Amino acid sequence: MTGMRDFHIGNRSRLASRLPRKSFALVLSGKAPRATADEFYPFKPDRNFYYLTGLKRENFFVLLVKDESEVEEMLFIEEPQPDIEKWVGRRMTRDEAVAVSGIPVVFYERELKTILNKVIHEKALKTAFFDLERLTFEEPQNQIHSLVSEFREKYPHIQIESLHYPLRDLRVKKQGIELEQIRGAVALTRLGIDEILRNLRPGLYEYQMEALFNYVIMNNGAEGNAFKTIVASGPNGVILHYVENQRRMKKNELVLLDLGARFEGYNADVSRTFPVGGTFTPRQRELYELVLKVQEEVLQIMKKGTLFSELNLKAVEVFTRELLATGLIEKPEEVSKYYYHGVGHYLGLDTHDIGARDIPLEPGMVITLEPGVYVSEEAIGIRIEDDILITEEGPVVLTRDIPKEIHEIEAIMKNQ
Ligand SMILES: [Mn+2]
Repeated sequence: MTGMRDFHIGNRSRLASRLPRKSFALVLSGKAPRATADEFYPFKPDRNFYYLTGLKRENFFVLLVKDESEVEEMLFIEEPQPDIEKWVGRRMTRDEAVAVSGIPVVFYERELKTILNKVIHEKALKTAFFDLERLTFEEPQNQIHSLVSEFREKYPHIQIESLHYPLRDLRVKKQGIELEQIRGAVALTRLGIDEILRNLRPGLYEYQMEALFNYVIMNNGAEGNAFKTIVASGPNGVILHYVENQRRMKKNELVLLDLGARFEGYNADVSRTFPVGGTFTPRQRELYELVLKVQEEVLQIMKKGTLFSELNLKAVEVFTRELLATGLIEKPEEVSKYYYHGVGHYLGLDTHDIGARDIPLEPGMVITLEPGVYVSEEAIGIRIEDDILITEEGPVVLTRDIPKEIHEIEAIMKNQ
């Protein structure tokens, strides 16, 4: 698709314009780690690599070299290996890699170090950019960390910088083609949730809801799940990332669903909380309306100029006010007993997409809005999550067609 190729070409040129003179940036597609014996974890391409190239193959590299202002782009791919290809399928050819990425210069991966050394010397490069993002201090070295350790030893005169910051600043603002894919992921997610609503009833197991969702999204062309589906009924609803989905659901309980489809690389992330038996009890209704109220009030400030961090502050403020009013808490500081996660995150190629959290909202950002209340002593967990696009005209709820109001949910479940 040329639209996609132009998108990736544009991403490289925007990234290159942020690099200083006499620098290079190297990005890896990654390698699947071994799970056990000769079995590997499924390969997931590094999202930055995909953003820059459109390629989803293992063990590829993209190199951008910036001299004064001119930029050279080089791609490194795996060599054809007929004996391996009988098992795992054909490797991508140079021509195919060029067609997808728009990068005209392609080498084999084994040539990377020689060529890198050559351009460093020929152009007297001063700065190297690698994606050095770490989730935690303790996280083990990954492929890029090891490569950078070796690089630092061999080229001590070259300054190393993290490519994570320029990339997150680019990726946080979605372009038109990305919004189309996110809307596609949302549409698939809606089909899956509709199917759950039509089938939900007491006596079924949580995993049956997961199976229905997965079947419907895959049957309609999803690439897969954005993340492992959460179907958390009754007491499980208070565990934020409950993924076992083994429990038999009972009447008068709520079931919390947190799920999403992935489409053309982009994710949806939606939570809905439904009454297993088709009607909310008065208590469930009270708490559900409370969460909806928090969602509505935070949505009001999801516009250009609001700081990302203000969204959380607003959610805590409204939860505190409302939980005090219902009598569930007596002092404001008790709010964290019932609401204990952030109210949203960026959404895109990654479900928890990269982007700075201390910046004002801008048109093009897609952010989840997911307040939740978790009352373990009553076995009630409620989370309602929508995907919001920030525009010049204000927030657009991309997931607005997925049933959320109590009367809608009860009406659909009554007719099943
Ligand atoms: Mn989420």
